[in-house]
Amino acid sequence: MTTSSPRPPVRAERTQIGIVGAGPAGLLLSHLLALRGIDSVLVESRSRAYCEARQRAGLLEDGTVRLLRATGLGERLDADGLPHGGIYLQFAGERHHLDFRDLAGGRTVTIYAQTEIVKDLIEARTAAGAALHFEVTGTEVADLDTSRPVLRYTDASGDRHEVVCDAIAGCDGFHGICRPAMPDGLLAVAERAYPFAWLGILAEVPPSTDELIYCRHPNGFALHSMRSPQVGRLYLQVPADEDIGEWPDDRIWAELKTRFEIPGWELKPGPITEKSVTPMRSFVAAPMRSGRLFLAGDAAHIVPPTGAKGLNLAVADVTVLADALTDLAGGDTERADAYSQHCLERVWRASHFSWWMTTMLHVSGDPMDEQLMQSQLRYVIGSRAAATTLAENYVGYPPLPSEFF
Ligand code: RFL
Ligand code: PHB
Repeated sequence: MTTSSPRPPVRAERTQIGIVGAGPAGLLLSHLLALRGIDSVLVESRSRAYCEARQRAGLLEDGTVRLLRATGLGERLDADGLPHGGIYLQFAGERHHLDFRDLAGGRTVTIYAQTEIVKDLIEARTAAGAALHFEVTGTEVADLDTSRPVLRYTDASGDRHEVVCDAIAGCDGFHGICRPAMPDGLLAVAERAYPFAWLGILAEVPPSTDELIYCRHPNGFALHSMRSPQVGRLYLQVPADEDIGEWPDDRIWAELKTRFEIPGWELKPGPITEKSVTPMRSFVAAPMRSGRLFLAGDAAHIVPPTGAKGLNLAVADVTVLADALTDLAGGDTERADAYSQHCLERVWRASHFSWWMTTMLHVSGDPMDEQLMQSQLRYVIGSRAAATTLAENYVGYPPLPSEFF
């Protein structure tokens, strides 16, 4: 005989916006809404420490930086962020500089780690007394086709909550529960898996370069990025199903050296503090809204990291969503109705740019591809029109419109 334990009581609550996920999208949305006087409840399945330590993006578009600054999140970003006015493109053993300040009307990008943005946001929200609940389980969203959708979760001490909302934002990343909660048959999905992955490392060594180096080498793509003047972030193209166990530290540095080194330039190795393999995919699910459920960030779309667009797209989505939800709170549905279409235009621009950068810089082993991509790279460094195309997409296209700045 089995005895079932009594079901815990459900605490009934009310908020304006329920938010699932404490990544950059969910945290920034709750911050932007609070600035507009709109309250939210945010639930996150991981711990605060886990969210603050998850190594991911590092490169912020010009509009992302301006938004963070304009909404009170600029202090550490301005102190520790590294503004970059261009990138290096390396191929056929030669390194070329692209000057974004010149090509993209003075706009630049900034190196500032996603871990730091997440810390800044959690700190700001906590200081403002926000309802942020970490380590929740059993997250559910329901009644999405009504004007009172419901967010349910069990908190870290085991109490079950039911929060009645005006709308729910699904900011729960690619593997979350919100996208699958949309009605069967609604979503059109476009997807591409690439036959390679990135092996990424963090290393306690001053970067060997002042700006990022994107390198096409016969052995595969390599990227030299950074996190600070003391910490390097570097990536290597590896096969899609690569076992990290095959890559002891010495092998990683030897391969990075092989791909990057050109006469007169040396790569400085140092202790590797973290390494991981990330598969690459493009994915777009549309529409990004069903009834009162709005998807934002990786919950709706994934881009391969070569264009550095994932985090910036998440920021752009929630900038649009904060405006739409503010209007909705006042009874005006126009921008909520336009939300998906509005976001998808930028999403597809970024998806194309990320696909273009990825195919141009990664090596497939096919001799036709090799020549086509080298020709494309020569065109980018030789033609001002082509270089401008890369630069204006890289710094963020279209420039982020926001009522905050
Ligand atoms: P996130 O960051 O995945 O956050 C989603 C959150 O939802 C939580 N969650 C749930 N919470 C409650 N209940 C549930 N049932 C839940 N299910 C999930 C998760 O625990 C998580 O905390 O999505 P968000 O906020 O949309 O942010 C997206 C970005 O994280 C992502 O696009 C970028 O990191 C992509 N990316 C880059 N983007 C850039 O703009 N510039 C870059 O330089 C850049 N480099 C990168 C990258 C991503 C990488 N990886 C590892 C995929 C480099 C790499 C290697
Ligand atoms: C990073 O610093 O992690 C980074 C920078 C540029 C990219 C991808 C990742 O294109």
